[in-house]
Amino acid sequence: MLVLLTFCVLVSQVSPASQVPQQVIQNMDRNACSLVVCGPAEKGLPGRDGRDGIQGLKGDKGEQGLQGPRGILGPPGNMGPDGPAGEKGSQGEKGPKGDVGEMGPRGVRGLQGPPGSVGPSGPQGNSGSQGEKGVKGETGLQGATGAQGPKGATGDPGPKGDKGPVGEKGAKGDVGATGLQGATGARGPAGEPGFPGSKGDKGSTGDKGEKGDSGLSEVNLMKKHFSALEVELKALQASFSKYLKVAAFPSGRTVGNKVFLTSAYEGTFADLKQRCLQAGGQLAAPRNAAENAAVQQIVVLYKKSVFLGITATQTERNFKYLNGDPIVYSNWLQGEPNNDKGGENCVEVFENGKWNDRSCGEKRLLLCEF
Ligand code: NPJ
Ligand code: CA
Repeated sequence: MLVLLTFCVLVSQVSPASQVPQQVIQNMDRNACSLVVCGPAEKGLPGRDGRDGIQGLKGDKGEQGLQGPRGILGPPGNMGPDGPAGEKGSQGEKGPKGDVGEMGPRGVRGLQGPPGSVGPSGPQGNSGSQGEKGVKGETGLQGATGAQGPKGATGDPGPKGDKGPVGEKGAKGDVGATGLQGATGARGPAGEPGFPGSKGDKGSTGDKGEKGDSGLSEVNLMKKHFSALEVELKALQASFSKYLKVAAFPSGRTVGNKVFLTSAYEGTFADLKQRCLQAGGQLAAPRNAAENAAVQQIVVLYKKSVFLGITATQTERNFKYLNGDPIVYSNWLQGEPNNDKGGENCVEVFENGKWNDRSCGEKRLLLCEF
């Protein structure tokens, strides 16, 4: 295509486009070879044969013919010199990570580090085995005189008694002939047993016995058991006081070991008293300022007065606990108890914590203590 373009430029320089028929230019575009055949036929025709006449005048010089066909491709020229070096390319993307190399040789052993800190002390060891038996003790002091012993058993038969005394002289016999002396008679039977003899003297003191165990190991064992029990007791106390708080939440209050608890029920004194007993408690009866403050908190929380487990009678105006004991603490509102209009035998607690004697037939908030 570059070759064809060069050719067209050449043609337009040699003969302006206006002198070349449009058809020819079109043919040139299609096939350059057709120009060679058609080109010289248009002008400059040859003269007639000389033999018929004189030679005519030389014709006018014909116009320049069209360019001949393109020659064959010549041999390639010599290689040109090297061009200048191109610009440096941009940096390529980072390549993938290489494989792990082989492990290097083991390093030289380091110096020994400083000794570590002392560890925590170990648990207490087991109880040791019983020690060896002690040495024999010294002889003890002489014991006190013992009580008189019981009567002894009947003794064995005693030895044969001595020969009895010679009998009384008999009546004078006839004078006999003097006989020979007789043989000694057989031994007589044993005599009756004699009475028991008196108690013998106390024997001498015996050797001192061997020394007994000190009993110390048992004491130590008991001590151990006691301290273990103390630990257990402390944990139990902590968990119990926590339980008391839980039991009183949110409708109650704990003061020491006492728990005040309401069920948000309202009733007359007799009704409330019965319900507390049924629950295993009794009507609230604060015995000091701290307990009264706890009762007051419940009254404020529920915005309702409570009846206490404290009463009087119309004839006896000394207020008492329900077990009959006289009260040890009170917090009467000024001017109370006044037995207003008569028949005020019960005690109510207002939101300000103050007490007022009131008719037991009124309905008040239930507050029991456990
Ligand atoms: C009056 C009498 C009492 C009597 C009662 C019987 O009480 O003072 O002696 O037992 O009537 O109906 C106010 C008045 C009292 C009144 C009570 C009745 O007292 O001042 O005169 O109400 O409920 C709080 C609320 C009321 C209150 C005192 C304190 N508080 O919320 O703290
Ligand atoms: Ca009153």
